[in-house]
Amino acid sequence: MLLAAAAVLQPPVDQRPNILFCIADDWGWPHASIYGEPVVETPAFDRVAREGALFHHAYISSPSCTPSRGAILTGQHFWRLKQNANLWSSLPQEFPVYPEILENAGYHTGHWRKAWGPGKLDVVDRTQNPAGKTYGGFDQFMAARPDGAPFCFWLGASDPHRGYALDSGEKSGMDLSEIRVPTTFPDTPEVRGDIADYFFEVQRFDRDVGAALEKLERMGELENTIVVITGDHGWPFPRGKGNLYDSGSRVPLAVRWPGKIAAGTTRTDFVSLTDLAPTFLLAAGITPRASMTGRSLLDDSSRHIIFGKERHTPAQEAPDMGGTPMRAIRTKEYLYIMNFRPDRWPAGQPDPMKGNILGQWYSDCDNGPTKLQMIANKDESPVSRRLFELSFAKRPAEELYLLGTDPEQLVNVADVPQYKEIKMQLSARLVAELVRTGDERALGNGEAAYEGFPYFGGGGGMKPGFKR
Ligand SMILES: [Ca+2]
Repeated sequence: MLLAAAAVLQPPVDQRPNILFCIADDWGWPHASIYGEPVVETPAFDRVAREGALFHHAYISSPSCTPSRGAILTGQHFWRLKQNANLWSSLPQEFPVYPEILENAGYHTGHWRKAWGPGKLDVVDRTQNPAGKTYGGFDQFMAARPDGAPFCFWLGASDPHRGYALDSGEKSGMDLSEIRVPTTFPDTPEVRGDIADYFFEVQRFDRDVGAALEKLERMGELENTIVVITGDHGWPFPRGKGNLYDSGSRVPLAVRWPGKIAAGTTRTDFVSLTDLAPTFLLAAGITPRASMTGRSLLDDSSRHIIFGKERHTPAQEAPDMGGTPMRAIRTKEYLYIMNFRPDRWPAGQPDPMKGNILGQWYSDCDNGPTKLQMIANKDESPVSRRLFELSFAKRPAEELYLLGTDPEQLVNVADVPQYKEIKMQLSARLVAELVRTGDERALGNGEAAYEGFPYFGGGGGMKPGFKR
């Protein structure tokens, strides 16, 4: 009894780790120098990876801002989150988010710049962003921290989301001749310049992360802080963002966690960004909610990953204006994609006059020089036509790619008899996992469950993020 009383009178110093979560907007794998990407320089990301773990197979839940961020915050796949399965939606209160759970457990929580979103929270009676109270920066957040409290900070950014300042990459000194152009794009000066402008913003995000790391180091807090750096999905280029190919769904991930992750760790197993919420809760001594489909990041046993997409923009013809629902399973050897609506256009319908509220062609793909050039030149040659179709044409109900010989996922072998058996195995595995985790699309209720919700992104011919 005496010991218990003493413990109450003199609580131990709070040893729970701080959490610094840094998330870029539209930053895809492998666009960091430590992955071997030439031209772009990411010293902060590289440092965290060197002093902790570099992940080679990290995947989002959905390659679209709002559902990806909702999945990170709740630790659940987006198909469990009702309207939050869509871009420009809302996140109902029934879904607990890790920053609120940590705040209730005594953590000082907050965010800077882009957090959950885009969308509307007042329609679900949320008064604060699910990532925590809004601050003007990491300095302001730390100045408001109560003495002795561990913190949980969301360092957001709108980099490298479009639009870009034209030629900002080249003007900053990048050598365009060193840029690696994916084989899905024409290799032209405009495309190289577009990639350099994207890298320019990646580097700006990395500098913001570097400043936060230096501050923690100066304060003597870096060693008691879990630092995570990643992106919400792939880059805003054709066949990137909004797609289930690696170019849309695979993201950079580095984690620095002294005492738990050894410096120089290389992780080649599959992890989902839904794993972050349960990992953070466990680090704080809190049991993850049963609703969370993610698992601890310290578990390195996963040999596959699943992810998917509902509505990004309402880019189809009126009146349905729905999305292009898809689900995928990715292993080291295969990528298998199920397209539930092969009748719809995966990058948006081609004719802006057919009534979609954005009034643009192919509006499910962000506008920019690469997209514009690929569309303008689509009939110039068989090669330009092929590239155009890989990004903008309709897709069959099933896609299967052999990653050993086709890492860019260009040749669909779903109809090749030789691969029928493996395709059926992957399909069965995917559907079983989707059904187990309550995916209404896999259960046959997708339209009713996800498509009836409003799109809060407006119209008037402007797509969110299009500034050029
Ligand atoms: Ca994004």
